[in-house]
Amino acid sequence: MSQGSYTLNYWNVPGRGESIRVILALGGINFENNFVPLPLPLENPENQNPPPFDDGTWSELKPQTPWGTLPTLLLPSGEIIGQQRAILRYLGKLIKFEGNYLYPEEPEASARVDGFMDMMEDIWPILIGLNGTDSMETAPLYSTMLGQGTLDDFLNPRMEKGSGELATLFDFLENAISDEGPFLLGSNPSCADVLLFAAISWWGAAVFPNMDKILEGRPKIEKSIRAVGTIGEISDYYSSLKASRDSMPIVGSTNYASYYKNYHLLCGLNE
Ligand SMILES: N[C@@H](CCC(=O)N[C@@H](CS)C(=O)NCC(=O)O)C(=O)O
Repeated sequence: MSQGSYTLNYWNVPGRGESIRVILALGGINFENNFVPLPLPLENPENQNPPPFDDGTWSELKPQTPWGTLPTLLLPSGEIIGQQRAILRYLGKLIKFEGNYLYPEEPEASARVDGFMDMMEDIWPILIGLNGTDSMETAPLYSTMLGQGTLDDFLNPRMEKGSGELATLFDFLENAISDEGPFLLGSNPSCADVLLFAAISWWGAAVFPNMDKILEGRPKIEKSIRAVGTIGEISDYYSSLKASRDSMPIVGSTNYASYYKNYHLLCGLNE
C-alpha cells in the first residue's frame, strides 16, 4: 500500500464501498483499491491474486479496523477512517463539483443530506437480510453471492406498493428529492446523490434481478441516478475499468462482473 495517497479497503464488489470509489472519481482524486477477499464459504479459483473469497485475511484485519467493518479509507495523513456515510461526508467536505462542495456547508441542506443517507442505511440491512433469525441461505444478498439467484418470495411482498415495508422506505427517498431535480437538493449534486447512485445500482443487481422494481413509480430517484451517471468523470471512471471486470468470478447463477451492469447502463456504456 502506498503512503501519501488514498486507499479504499473493501471487497472486490460494489457494496458499501462503491459510493466512495464514485465520489473519489468525481473529485478526480487518485486512489488505490485494497481488495479484501470476501468472507464467504466459497472455493477460490486457482491463480487469482488476491483470491476473491475467504482466505483468513478478513478475520485478521477486522480487529484492526476502527469499527470492525469495511469500508475503511486510508487517508494521505496515514489515518484510517470507517463507516460509509462518515467517509462520504469527509470527502464531500473536500470535493467540489462546479464550485459547490458535495457535502453542503449550509446546516439545513446538510441535515437533508444526512437524513437521506441515514434512510438508505436503514434499507441496507433489510436487503442484506442478516437481521434477526435470517441465516445466510435466506438472506437476499447472500443468495446471489452464493450463486443461488434472487429471493423473489422475500422481496415481492416487501416491494408491494402501499403495503410493503421496502416499498414504503423507497417512497420516502422518492418524496425527499427536490421536485425541480435532478438531485436531492436541486441542481447541485451532493454526496447523498452519489450514495443513491451507488446503492440503487448495487441493490438492482445484487438483490433484485434489475432496477425496475425500485424505479417503477419513482421518477425522481431515476432522474437523480441517471444524472449522476452522465457526469463525465464518473462515466470515464466506469469506462476505464469495464474490461477488468471480466476476470471476476462466476458462482452458480451469479457472474460477479454483472454486479457492475447498472453502473454501465446509467453511464451509457454498452454491456
Ligand atoms: N454502518 C456501517 C456498516 C458496515 C458493514 O456492515 N460492512 C459490512 C460489509 S458491507 C462488513 O464489514 N461485514 C463484515 C463484518 O461485519 O464482519 C457502514 O455504513 O459502513
